Amino acid sequence: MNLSVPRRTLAATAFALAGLLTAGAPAATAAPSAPSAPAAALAAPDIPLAGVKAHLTEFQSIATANGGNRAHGRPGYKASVDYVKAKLDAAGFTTSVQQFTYNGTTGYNLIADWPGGDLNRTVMAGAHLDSVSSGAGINDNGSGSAAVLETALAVSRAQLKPTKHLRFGWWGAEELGLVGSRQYVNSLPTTERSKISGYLNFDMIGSPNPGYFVYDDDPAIEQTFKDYFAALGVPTEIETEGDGRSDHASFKNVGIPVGGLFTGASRTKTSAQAQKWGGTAGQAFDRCYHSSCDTTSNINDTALDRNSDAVAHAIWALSAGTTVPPGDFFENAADVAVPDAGAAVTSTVTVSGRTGNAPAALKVGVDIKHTWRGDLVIDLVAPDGTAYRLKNSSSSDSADNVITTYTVDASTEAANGAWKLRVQDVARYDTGYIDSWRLTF
Ligand code: DTR
Ligand code: CA
Ligand code: ZN
Ligand code: ZN
Repeated sequence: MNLSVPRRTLAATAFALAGLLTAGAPAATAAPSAPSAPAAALAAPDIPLAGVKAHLTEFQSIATANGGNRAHGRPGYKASVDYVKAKLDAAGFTTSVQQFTYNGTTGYNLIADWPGGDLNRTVMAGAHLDSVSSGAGINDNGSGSAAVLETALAVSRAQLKPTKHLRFGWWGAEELGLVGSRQYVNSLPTTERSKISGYLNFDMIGSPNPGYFVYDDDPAIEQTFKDYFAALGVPTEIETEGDGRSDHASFKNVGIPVGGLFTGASRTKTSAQAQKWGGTAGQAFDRCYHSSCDTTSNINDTALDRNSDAVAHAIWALSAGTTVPPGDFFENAADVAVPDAGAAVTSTVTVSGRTGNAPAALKVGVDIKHTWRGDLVIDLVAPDGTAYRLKNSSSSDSADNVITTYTVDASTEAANGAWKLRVQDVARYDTGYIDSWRLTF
Protein backbone atom coordinates (compact mmCIF):
# COMPACT_ATOMS: atom_id res chain seq x y z
CA MET A 1 0.00 0.00 0.00
CA ASN A 2 1.72 3.14 -1.21
CA LEU A 3 0.21 6.09 0.62
CA SER A 4 1.58 9.58 0.40
CA VAL A 5 -0.12 10.53 3.63
CA PRO A 6 2.36 11.96 6.22
CA ARG A 7 3.66 9.24 8.46
CA ARG A 8 2.16 10.57 11.68
CA THR A 9 -1.33 10.59 10.17
CA LEU A 10 -0.66 7.14 8.83
CA ALA A 11 0.44 5.95 12.22
CA ALA A 12 -2.62 7.46 13.83
CA THR A 13 -4.82 5.72 11.28
CA ALA A 14 -3.01 2.43 11.61
CA PHE A 15 -3.05 2.77 15.37
CA ALA A 16 -6.79 3.39 15.42
CA LEU A 17 -7.32 0.29 13.30
CA ALA A 18 -4.93 -1.70 15.41
CA GLY A 19 -6.73 -0.56 18.52
CA LEU A 20 -9.83 -2.20 17.15
CA LEU A 21 -7.99 -5.35 16.10
CA THR A 22 -5.75 -5.99 19.05
CA ALA A 23 -7.69 -7.73 21.78
CA GLY A 24 -5.16 -6.71 24.39
CA ALA A 25 -4.62 -9.01 27.35
CA PRO A 26 -5.69 -7.31 30.58
CA ALA A 27 -2.88 -5.00 31.55
CA ALA A 28 -1.05 -6.78 34.33
CA THR A 29 0.38 -5.14 37.36
CA ALA A 30 3.43 -4.67 35.17
CA ALA A 31 4.56 -1.11 34.91
CA PRO A 32 7.79 0.18 33.46
CA SER A 33 10.24 0.92 36.22
CA ALA A 34 9.84 4.65 36.60
CA PRO A 35 12.97 6.31 35.19
CA SER A 36 13.33 8.16 38.48
CA ALA A 37 13.46 4.86 40.34
CA PRO A 38 16.83 4.28 41.96
CA ALA A 39 19.05 2.26 39.73
CA ALA A 40 18.83 -0.51 42.29
CA ALA A 41 15.42 -1.28 40.82
CA LEU A 42 16.89 -1.59 37.34
CA ALA A 43 18.98 -4.42 36.01
CA ALA A 44 21.52 -3.36 33.42
CA PRO A 45 20.52 -3.91 29.80
CA ASP A 46 22.39 -6.27 27.54
CA ILE A 47 25.10 -4.31 25.71
CA PRO A 48 24.72 -5.16 22.02
CA LEU A 49 27.93 -6.72 20.73
CA ALA A 50 27.16 -5.27 17.31
CA GLY A 51 27.27 -1.77 18.79
CA VAL A 52 30.63 -2.37 20.43
CA LYS A 53 32.09 -3.85 17.24
CA ALA A 54 30.84 -0.92 15.19
CA HIS A 55 33.10 1.31 17.26
CA LEU A 56 36.02 -1.08 16.68
CA THR A 57 35.38 -0.90 12.95
CA GLU A 58 35.51 2.88 13.17
CA PHE A 59 38.75 2.80 15.16
CA GLN A 60 40.21 0.49 12.51
CA SER A 61 39.12 2.85 9.72
CA ILE A 62 40.64 5.79 11.56
CA ALA A 63 43.97 3.98 11.96
CA THR A 64 43.98 2.87 8.34
CA ALA A 65 43.35 6.46 7.21
CA ASN A 66 46.02 7.87 9.50
CA GLY A 67 49.29 6.01 9.01
CA GLY A 68 48.12 2.75 10.56
CA ASN A 69 47.86 3.77 14.19
CA ARG A 70 46.03 5.85 16.81
CA ALA A 71 49.08 6.70 18.91
CA HIS A 72 49.69 9.73 21.10
CA GLY A 73 50.63 12.76 19.04
CA ARG A 74 49.49 11.20 15.76
CA PRO A 75 46.38 12.27 13.79
CA GLY A 76 44.74 8.90 14.38
CA TYR A 77 44.50 9.54 18.10
CA LYS A 78 42.79 12.92 17.80
CA ALA A 79 40.42 11.44 15.19
CA SER A 80 39.53 8.73 17.72
CA VAL A 81 38.78 11.37 20.35
CA ASP A 82 36.60 13.30 17.90
CA TYR A 83 34.63 10.14 17.04
CA VAL A 84 33.92 9.20 20.64
CA LYS A 85 33.10 12.78 21.62
CA ALA A 86 30.60 13.17 18.78
CA LYS A 87 28.73 10.02 19.87
CA LEU A 88 28.57 11.24 23.46
CA ASP A 89 27.50 14.78 22.58
CA ALA A 90 24.67 13.37 20.47
CA ALA A 91 23.59 11.18 23.39
CA GLY A 92 23.23 14.05 25.86
CA PHE A 93 26.49 13.81 27.80
CA THR A 94 28.40 16.86 29.03
CA THR A 95 31.82 16.36 27.46
CA SER A 96 35.15 18.10 27.86
CA VAL A 97 38.55 17.58 26.22
CA GLN A 98 41.55 18.04 28.49
CA GLN A 99 44.76 18.88 26.65
CA PHE A 100 48.22 18.06 27.95
CA THR A 101 51.73 18.02 26.55
CA TYR A 102 54.08 15.05 26.64
CA ASN A 103 57.34 14.67 24.74
CA GLY A 104 56.61 18.07 23.24
CA THR A 105 53.40 16.73 21.73
CA THR A 106 49.82 17.62 22.55
CA GLY A 107 47.71 14.85 24.05
CA TYR A 108 44.01 14.71 24.87
CA ASN A 109 41.78 13.18 27.53
CA LEU A 110 38.04 13.01 26.89
CA ILE A 111 35.72 13.27 29.89
CA ALA A 112 31.95 12.74 29.70
CA ASP A 113 29.52 13.40 32.55
CA TRP A 114 25.98 12.01 32.57
CA PRO A 115 23.85 14.83 34.01
CA GLY A 116 22.32 14.13 37.41
CA GLY A 117 23.16 11.96 40.39
CA ASP A 118 25.03 12.85 43.53
CA LEU A 119 28.25 14.58 42.47
CA ASN A 120 29.71 13.85 45.88
CA ARG A 121 29.51 10.17 45.01
CA THR A 122 30.80 9.85 41.46
CA VAL A 123 31.27 6.46 39.85
CA MET A 124 33.80 6.66 37.03
CA ALA A 125 34.67 4.21 34.26
CA GLY A 126 37.47 4.63 31.75
CA ALA A 127 39.76 3.20 29.14
CA HIS A 128 42.82 4.41 27.33
CA LEU A 129 42.04 5.38 23.76
CA ASP A 130 45.58 5.51 22.39
CA SER A 131 47.34 2.69 20.60
CA VAL A 132 51.02 1.99 20.23
CA SER A 133 52.60 3.42 17.08
CA SER A 134 52.99 -0.04 15.51
CA GLY A 135 49.32 -0.73 14.97
CA ALA A 136 45.64 0.13 15.18
CA GLY A 137 45.34 -1.03 18.82
CA ILE A 138 41.94 -2.70 18.42
CA ASN A 139 42.20 -5.01 21.41
CA ASP A 140 44.68 -2.72 23.15
CA ASN A 141 42.69 -0.69 23.73
CA GLY A 142 39.91 -0.21 21.27
CA SER A 143 38.10 -3.00 23.13
CA GLY A 144 37.96 -1.15 26.45
CA SER A 145 37.23 2.19 24.78
CA ALA A 146 34.37 0.74 22.73
CA ALA A 147 32.80 -1.15 25.63
CA VAL A 148 32.87 1.93 27.86
CA LEU A 149 31.43 4.05 25.02
CA GLU A 150 28.59 1.61 24.29
CA THR A 151 27.79 1.38 28.01
CA ALA A 152 27.62 5.16 28.19
CA LEU A 153 25.28 5.15 25.19
CA ALA A 154 23.17 2.49 26.93
CA VAL A 155 22.89 4.81 29.94
CA SER A 156 21.55 7.44 27.57
CA ARG A 157 19.19 5.07 25.76
CA ALA A 158 17.78 4.01 29.13
CA GLN A 159 17.71 7.63 30.36
CA LEU A 160 19.15 6.16 33.55
CA LYS A 161 18.74 8.24 36.70
CA PRO A 162 21.21 6.66 39.11
CA THR A 163 21.60 7.73 42.72
CA LYS A 164 25.28 8.46 42.16
CA HIS A 165 26.80 10.63 39.45
CA LEU A 166 28.29 8.86 36.41
CA ARG A 167 31.46 10.00 34.66
CA PHE A 168 33.35 8.32 31.83
CA GLY A 169 36.93 8.91 30.66
CA TRP A 170 39.03 8.07 27.62
CA TRP A 171 42.75 8.55 28.27
CA GLY A 172 45.62 9.68 26.07
CA ALA A 173 49.22 8.46 26.14
CA GLU A 174 48.64 5.42 28.36
CA GLU A 175 51.16 3.52 26.30
CA LEU A 176 53.83 6.08 27.19
CA GLY A 177 53.32 5.52 30.90
CA LEU A 178 49.76 6.28 32.03
CA VAL A 179 50.42 9.89 31.06
CA GLY A 180 46.87 11.08 30.32
CA SER A 181 45.16 9.50 33.31
CA ARG A 182 47.88 10.75 35.64
CA GLN A 183 47.45 14.22 34.18
CA TYR A 184 43.70 14.02 34.82
CA VAL A 185 44.03 12.85 38.42
CA ASN A 186 46.82 15.26 39.26
CA SER A 187 44.81 18.16 37.85
CA LEU A 188 41.86 17.32 40.11
CA PRO A 189 41.71 19.31 43.35
CA THR A 190 41.84 17.02 46.35
CA THR A 191 38.22 17.85 47.12
CA GLU A 192 37.22 16.60 43.66
CA ARG A 193 39.26 13.42 43.97
CA SER A 194 37.47 12.56 47.20
CA LYS A 195 34.14 12.69 45.39
CA ILE A 196 35.11 9.78 43.13
CA SER A 197 33.79 6.76 44.98
CA GLY A 198 35.32 4.32 42.52
CA TYR A 199 37.15 4.12 39.18
CA LEU A 200 36.62 1.14 36.87
CA ASN A 201 39.33 0.45 34.28
CA PHE A 202 38.98 -1.55 31.08
CA ASP A 203 42.19 -2.18 29.15
CA MET A 204 42.26 -5.19 26.81
CA ILE A 205 38.92 -6.96 27.30
CA GLY A 206 38.57 -8.80 23.99
CA SER A 207 41.80 -10.79 23.67
CA PRO A 208 41.64 -13.50 20.99
CA ASN A 209 42.74 -16.28 23.39
CA PRO A 210 40.96 -14.80 26.38
CA GLY A 211 41.23 -15.23 30.09
CA TYR A 212 38.74 -13.66 32.48
CA PHE A 213 40.71 -11.64 35.00
CA VAL A 214 39.27 -9.36 37.68
CA TYR A 215 41.44 -6.73 39.35
CA ASP A 216 41.98 -7.52 43.03
CA ASP A 217 41.89 -3.98 44.32
CA ASP A 218 38.72 -2.58 45.91
CA PRO A 219 36.81 -5.53 47.39
CA ALA A 220 33.31 -4.20 46.61
CA ILE A 221 34.18 -3.52 42.98
CA GLU A 222 35.96 -6.86 42.67
CA GLN A 223 32.92 -8.68 44.11
CA THR A 224 30.56 -6.88 41.74
CA PHE A 225 32.46 -8.23 38.76
CA LYS A 226 32.92 -11.69 40.30
CA ASP A 227 29.19 -11.96 41.03
CA TYR A 228 28.38 -11.07 37.46
CA PHE A 229 30.61 -13.72 35.96
CA ALA A 230 29.48 -16.26 38.55
CA ALA A 231 25.88 -15.65 37.44
CA LEU A 232 27.05 -16.34 33.88
CA GLY A 233 28.83 -19.50 35.02
CA VAL A 234 32.21 -18.13 33.87
CA PRO A 235 35.13 -18.70 36.25
CA THR A 236 37.44 -15.75 36.87
CA GLU A 237 40.98 -15.28 38.18
CA ILE A 238 42.53 -12.42 40.03
CA GLU A 239 44.57 -10.15 37.79
CA THR A 240 48.06 -10.48 39.25
CA GLU A 241 50.17 -8.54 36.77
CA GLY A 242 47.91 -5.50 36.75
CA ASP A 243 49.34 -3.34 39.47
CA GLY A 244 50.76 -0.24 37.88
CA ARG A 245 50.14 -1.61 34.41
CA SER A 246 47.21 0.54 33.36
CA ASP A 247 45.26 3.72 34.10
CA HIS A 248 43.64 2.48 37.31
CA ALA A 249 47.08 2.95 38.89
CA SER A 250 46.79 6.73 38.46
CA PHE A 251 43.60 6.69 40.55
CA LYS A 252 44.82 4.11 43.06
CA ASN A 253 47.92 6.21 43.69
CA VAL A 254 45.77 9.01 45.11
CA GLY A 255 43.60 6.69 47.21
CA ILE A 256 40.59 6.26 44.93
CA PRO A 257 39.06 2.75 45.06
CA VAL A 258 39.65 0.97 41.74
CA GLY A 259 38.72 -2.20 39.90
CA GLY A 260 38.52 -3.52 36.40
CA LEU A 261 38.64 -6.38 33.94
CA PHE A 262 41.32 -7.84 31.68
CA THR A 263 41.51 -10.70 29.18
CA GLY A 264 45.31 -10.97 28.96
CA ALA A 265 48.22 -9.72 26.91
CA SER A 266 51.52 -11.39 26.10
CA ARG A 267 51.51 -13.93 28.93
CA THR A 268 50.82 -17.54 27.94
CA LYS A 269 47.58 -19.35 28.75
CA THR A 270 48.22 -22.43 30.87
CA SER A 271 46.60 -25.78 30.24
CA ALA A 272 44.57 -25.38 33.44
CA GLN A 273 43.30 -22.05 32.15
CA ALA A 274 42.48 -23.55 28.77
CA GLN A 275 40.52 -26.25 30.61
CA LYS A 276 38.25 -23.70 32.24
CA TRP A 277 38.10 -21.01 29.58
CA GLY A 278 38.70 -22.83 26.34
CA GLY A 279 41.17 -21.44 23.87
CA THR A 280 44.75 -22.58 23.34
CA ALA A 281 47.16 -23.55 26.08
CA GLY A 282 50.75 -22.57 25.56
CA GLN A 283 49.71 -19.59 23.45
CA ALA A 284 49.62 -15.92 24.49
CA PHE A 285 46.27 -14.47 25.47
CA ASP A 286 46.92 -11.87 22.75
CA ARG A 287 49.63 -12.83 20.23
CA CYS A 288 49.24 -9.43 18.57
CA TYR A 289 49.92 -7.43 21.71
CA HIS A 290 51.55 -4.14 20.65
CA SER A 291 51.84 -5.45 17.11
CA SER A 292 50.56 -4.43 13.71
CA CYS A 293 48.21 -7.44 13.74
CA ASP A 294 46.14 -5.93 16.57
CA THR A 295 43.31 -5.27 14.13
CA THR A 296 39.56 -5.95 14.15
CA SER A 297 40.37 -9.62 13.49
CA ASN A 298 42.25 -9.73 16.78
CA ILE A 299 39.12 -9.91 18.92
CA ASN A 300 37.23 -12.76 20.61
CA ASP A 301 33.55 -11.83 20.32
CA THR A 302 32.38 -13.88 23.29
CA ALA A 303 34.94 -12.28 25.58
CA LEU A 304 34.13 -8.80 24.30
CA ASP A 305 30.37 -9.38 24.68
CA ARG A 306 30.66 -10.81 28.19
CA ASN A 307 32.99 -8.05 29.36
CA SER A 308 30.87 -5.31 27.81
CA ASP A 309 27.84 -6.66 29.69
CA ALA A 310 29.95 -6.83 32.85
CA VAL A 311 30.87 -3.14 32.40
CA ALA A 312 27.17 -2.28 32.24
CA HIS A 313 26.32 -4.49 35.22
CA ALA A 314 28.97 -2.77 37.33
CA ILE A 315 27.90 0.72 36.25
CA TRP A 316 24.24 0.04 37.04
CA ALA A 317 25.04 -1.76 40.29
CA LEU A 318 27.66 0.61 41.69
CA SER A 319 25.77 3.79 40.82
CA ALA A 320 22.59 2.54 42.48
CA GLY A 321 23.75 3.63 45.89
CA THR A 322 22.80 0.27 47.36
CA THR A 323 24.29 -3.13 46.81
CA VAL A 324 22.50 -4.83 44.01
CA PRO A 325 22.63 -8.60 44.07
CA PRO A 326 23.40 -9.85 40.58
CA GLY A 327 20.16 -11.76 40.72
CA ASP A 328 19.52 -15.10 39.23
CA PHE A 329 18.83 -14.26 35.64
CA PHE A 330 17.91 -16.12 32.49
CA GLU A 331 18.60 -14.41 29.18
CA ASN A 332 18.03 -14.82 25.47
CA ALA A 333 20.25 -12.57 23.36
CA ALA A 334 19.31 -13.98 19.99
CA ASP A 335 17.96 -11.32 17.64
CA VAL A 336 14.36 -11.84 16.52
CA ALA A 337 13.00 -9.66 13.69
CA VAL A 338 9.62 -8.02 14.32
CA PRO A 339 7.59 -7.87 11.08
CA ASP A 340 6.21 -4.44 10.20
CA ALA A 341 2.47 -4.34 11.05
CA GLY A 342 2.55 -8.10 11.12
CA ALA A 343 2.08 -11.11 13.34
CA ALA A 344 3.48 -11.18 16.86
CA VAL A 345 6.87 -12.85 17.35
CA THR A 346 8.25 -14.45 20.49
CA SER A 347 11.60 -15.05 22.13
CA THR A 348 11.80 -17.81 24.73
CA VAL A 349 13.69 -18.06 27.99
CA THR A 350 13.55 -21.45 29.71
CA VAL A 351 13.77 -21.13 33.47
CA SER A 352 14.93 -24.16 35.41
CA GLY A 353 16.34 -25.08 38.75
CA ARG A 354 14.04 -22.83 40.73
CA THR A 355 11.47 -23.91 43.30
CA GLY A 356 7.91 -22.68 43.72
CA ASN A 357 6.43 -19.66 42.05
CA ALA A 358 7.97 -16.63 40.44
CA PRO A 359 8.30 -13.50 42.61
CA ALA A 360 5.80 -10.71 43.00
CA ALA A 361 8.49 -8.41 41.59
CA LEU A 362 9.83 -10.36 38.63
CA LYS A 363 12.18 -8.19 36.61
CA VAL A 364 11.71 -8.31 32.85
CA GLY A 365 14.64 -6.55 31.16
CA VAL A 366 14.02 -5.88 27.48
CA ASP A 367 16.30 -4.53 24.77
CA ILE A 368 14.30 -3.97 21.58
CA LYS A 369 15.73 -1.93 18.74
CA HIS A 370 12.83 -0.40 16.82
CA THR A 371 12.20 3.02 15.33
CA TRP A 372 8.92 4.65 16.47
CA ARG A 373 8.44 2.36 19.46
CA GLY A 374 4.79 3.45 19.67
CA ASP A 375 4.12 0.73 17.08
CA LEU A 376 4.91 -1.98 19.59
CA VAL A 377 2.76 -4.07 21.89
CA ILE A 378 4.81 -6.15 24.32
CA ASP A 379 3.65 -9.00 26.55
CA LEU A 380 5.30 -11.41 28.91
CA VAL A 381 3.76 -14.88 28.51
CA ALA A 382 4.16 -17.25 31.45
CA PRO A 383 4.77 -20.99 30.92
CA ASP A 384 1.05 -21.70 31.41
CA GLY A 385 0.13 -19.20 28.70
CA THR A 386 -0.99 -16.32 30.95
CA ALA A 387 -0.11 -13.03 29.26
CA TYR A 388 1.07 -9.97 31.17
CA ARG A 389 0.89 -6.74 29.20
CA LEU A 390 4.15 -4.86 29.53
CA LYS A 391 3.58 -2.14 26.94
CA ASN A 392 0.64 -0.95 24.87
CA SER A 393 1.01 0.66 21.46
CA SER A 394 0.85 4.43 21.18
CA SER A 395 0.43 6.68 18.17
CA SER A 396 2.35 9.46 19.90
CA ASP A 397 5.45 7.68 21.17
CA SER A 398 7.83 8.39 18.32
CA ALA A 399 11.02 7.66 20.27
CA ASP A 400 13.21 4.78 19.20
CA ASN A 401 13.96 1.56 21.06
CA VAL A 402 12.53 -0.02 24.16
CA ILE A 403 15.41 -0.55 26.59
CA THR A 404 14.03 -0.81 30.06
CA THR A 405 13.11 -3.18 32.86
CA TYR A 406 9.51 -3.95 33.76
CA THR A 407 8.41 -5.30 37.13
CA VAL A 408 5.70 -7.95 36.98
CA ASP A 409 3.74 -9.59 39.77
CA ALA A 410 4.19 -13.18 38.62
CA SER A 411 3.57 -14.70 42.05
CA THR A 412 0.75 -16.91 40.77
CA GLU A 413 3.02 -18.47 38.11
CA ALA A 414 5.32 -21.47 38.49
CA ALA A 415 8.87 -20.19 38.08
CA ASN A 416 10.23 -23.06 36.00
CA GLY A 417 9.23 -23.44 32.38
CA ALA A 418 9.33 -21.66 29.04
CA TRP A 419 8.63 -17.96 29.42
CA LYS A 420 8.11 -15.92 26.28
CA LEU A 421 8.49 -12.29 25.38
CA ARG A 422 5.83 -11.57 22.77
CA VAL A 423 6.23 -8.48 20.57
CA GLN A 424 3.92 -7.22 17.85
CA ASP A 425 4.34 -4.23 15.57
CA VAL A 426 0.80 -2.96 14.98
CA ALA A 427 1.48 0.05 12.77
CA ARG A 428 3.06 0.43 9.35
CA TYR A 429 6.40 1.99 8.42
CA ASP A 430 8.81 1.17 11.15
CA THR A 431 10.62 -2.05 11.85
CA GLY A 432 13.01 -3.48 14.35
CA TYR A 433 14.03 -6.54 16.32
CA ILE A 434 14.30 -8.06 19.76
CA ASP A 435 18.00 -7.70 20.60
CA SER A 436 17.84 -9.49 23.94
CA TRP A 437 15.71 -9.89 27.02
CA ARG A 438 16.15 -11.41 30.44
CA LEU A 439 14.21 -12.46 33.52
CA THR A 440 15.81 -11.65 36.86
CA PHE A 441 14.42 -13.43 39.92
N1 DTR B 1 49.90 -2.12 30.04
C1 DTR B 1 48.70 -2.42 29.25
C2 DTR B 1 48.52 -3.90 29.06
C3 DTR B 1 48.49 -4.65 30.35
C4 DTR B 1 49.44 -5.50 30.76
N2 DTR B 1 49.04 -6.04 31.97
C5 DTR B 1 47.85 -5.52 32.31
C6 DTR B 1 47.05 -5.73 33.41
C7 DTR B 1 45.86 -5.02 33.51
C8 DTR B 1 45.49 -4.12 32.51
C9 DTR B 1 46.32 -3.91 31.39
C10 DTR B 1 47.49 -4.63 31.31
C11 DTR B 1 48.84 -1.78 27.87
O1 DTR B 1 49.72 -2.18 27.12
O2 DTR B 1 47.98 -0.93 27.55
CA1 CA C 1 22.60 -8.88 22.45
ZN1 ZN D 1 49.34 -1.45 25.36
ZN1 ZN E 1 46.25 -1.04 26.97
